[in-house]
Amino acid sequence: MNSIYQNIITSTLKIEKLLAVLIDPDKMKLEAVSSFISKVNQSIATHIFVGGSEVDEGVTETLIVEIKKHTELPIVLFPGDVIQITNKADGILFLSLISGRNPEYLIGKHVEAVSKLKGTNLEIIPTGYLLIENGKETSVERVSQTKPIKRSQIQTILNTAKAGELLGMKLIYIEAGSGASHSIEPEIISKVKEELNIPLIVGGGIRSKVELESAYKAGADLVVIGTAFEKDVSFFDNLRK
Ligand code: 1GP
Repeated sequence: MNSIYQNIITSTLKIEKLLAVLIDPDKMKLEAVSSFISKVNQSIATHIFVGGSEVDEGVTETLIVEIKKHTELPIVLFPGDVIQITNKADGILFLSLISGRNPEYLIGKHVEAVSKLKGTNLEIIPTGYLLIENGKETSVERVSQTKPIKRSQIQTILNTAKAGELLGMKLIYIEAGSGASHSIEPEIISKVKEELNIPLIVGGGIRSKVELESAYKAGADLVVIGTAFEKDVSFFDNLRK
């Protein structure tokens, strides 16, 4: 069976761009899942990511069970906390917030997660996660109590992403933050991509097809979009297969 990661690698080599729809369990109502996922299925989306900054225990699992009734797309946890881990998903981005210096998000939460992960069949994908400043405080910043890297500090961004790769992380995710007022600049995306030999995920503040295509053109292998779909499901109509 092909793994989620292997499929990402294969797509990256073939320069087939990937799109993850991010669903925040705190914001998605169970009764809305069926129609939302039918839009996802008709779109170019290749993955569903599930996670949020603040989600109550059990909510993520119930939501994923519902999503699975309606799609064959891989469901990957993008957890804001250990309590969001559930065996009902297919995989998990095992995130290290390497832009920050809070030990809890570099190793603490990971140690806490091990006993939960041991009982699951989740595909665990070690991911270096970099928060880049976008002009306003994001929930990742508030919850993790870390500062993002400034957009102007390009060398620090590049060195941090490369350090993640050298530490053995399998993906690098550069994040402007959910609902960011502006997405990561194409110049940053292209420089990070040049630096890396592993796939690059880009997310935060992407609200139009033009921005999506610009992120792909700059070198994003997989783009994550949440808020634009949450606010207006008709956005999917621009992204039909
Ligand atoms: C957030 O990168 C994701 O973690 C998606 O951001 O909600 O702004 O699309 P948006």
